[in-house]
Amino acid sequence: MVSTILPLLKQSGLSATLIEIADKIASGSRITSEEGILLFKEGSLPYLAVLADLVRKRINGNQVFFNRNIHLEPTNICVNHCAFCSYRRRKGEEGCWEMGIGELVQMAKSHALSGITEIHIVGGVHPDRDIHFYADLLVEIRKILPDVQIKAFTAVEIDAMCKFAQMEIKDGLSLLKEAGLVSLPGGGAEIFDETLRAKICPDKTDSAGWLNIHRTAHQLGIPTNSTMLYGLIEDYSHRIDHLNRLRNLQDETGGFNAFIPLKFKHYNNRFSHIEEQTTIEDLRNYAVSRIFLDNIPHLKAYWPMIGKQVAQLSLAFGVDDLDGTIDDTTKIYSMAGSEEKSPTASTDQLTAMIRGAGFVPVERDTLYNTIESA
Ligand code: V47
Ligand code: SF4
Repeated sequence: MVSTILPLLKQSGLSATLIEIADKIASGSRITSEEGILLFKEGSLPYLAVLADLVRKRINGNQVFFNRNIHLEPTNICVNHCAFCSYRRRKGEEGCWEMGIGELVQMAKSHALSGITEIHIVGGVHPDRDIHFYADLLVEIRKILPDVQIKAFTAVEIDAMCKFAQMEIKDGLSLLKEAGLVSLPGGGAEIFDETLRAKICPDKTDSAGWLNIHRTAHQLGIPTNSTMLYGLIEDYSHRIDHLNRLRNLQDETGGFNAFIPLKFKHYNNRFSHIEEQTTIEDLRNYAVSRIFLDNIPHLKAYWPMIGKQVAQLSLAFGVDDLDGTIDDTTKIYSMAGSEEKSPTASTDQLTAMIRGAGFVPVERDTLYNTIESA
């Protein structure tokens, strides 16, 4: 591969530094933060696509993963005030909701016949709900759907639910694991740079706290996902700093399954004046993430956020996971202005998207075990 690509790059008028970085990536070496920033600043779309594809093929071959899942969003009432959030409401405010355990279990049950293998649960930080409420929720769901895997609660929710119950993170996570939690979603990471974090989500779990909750989960045998909210007020060095902190933790624990870049959507929030990133920037971001995070196995394009067409295109930029069928069960991104107003994808649609981009669809469970090659 190195021998076929490098001569072509050399003829293409690329700078010597970009050729050197390409050489490094092609030979399987890790790039530095400075090189990552340079890729963001100077790497053209086709250059990044070729290199990201090289890394994705090394890790995942031609496979693209998807699953059959639904989301449960127990409440959008939240004690935090993230400036980018279009979803949060105060208690009693128009548009707020809070569902009880019975209602959530009924919702889960109503999707049982469609063969879901995963329930993803994320919501606001409700002031009156501690870890015992959420542990009971998991127990009740598992009573009726014992084979479905539950990926639930961002580190921010875990932090708050443990504090409300005056419980250590380690004990709280152990309790949730006992109740049926198999994995944590990646939300709440936003951007780790402390100065920016103070501007966009001042009262959220801080960066060290987020990383520590994921470290603790990994130590307890609970794998997790990771995310980065991009397209807000950060520059490329903040993005690389964020990726670097994830890469370092992954070197330490190996517990991250996937990285999911989350594109800032600007409808109806306090950052509405900021223009959204272009599709080209989205694709460049996927590619640099794939190249830089050489130790996180999966890169996910979350189609309810970017739309199915861009998600399909992202498969040429290092992405190997399209999330799942969703079945119109999430509001976070439709409330922030995603064009996917009622996000639903059949498995036929997902497999057609994957095949159409030249890859092999693989249905997976939450832990990336293969269910069947579709
Ligand atoms: O933490 C909120 C983000 C996250 C906006 O692990 C926004 O498989 C962009 O955790 N524009 C929650 N992003 C979502 C989440 C998630 C989603 C998909 C897959 C997985 C996974 C996890 O949503 C929040 C925040 O970063 N968010 N508002 C917005 N306006
Ligand atoms: Fe609350 Fe999450 Fe919205 Fe922040 S992003 S205000 S934590 S619901």
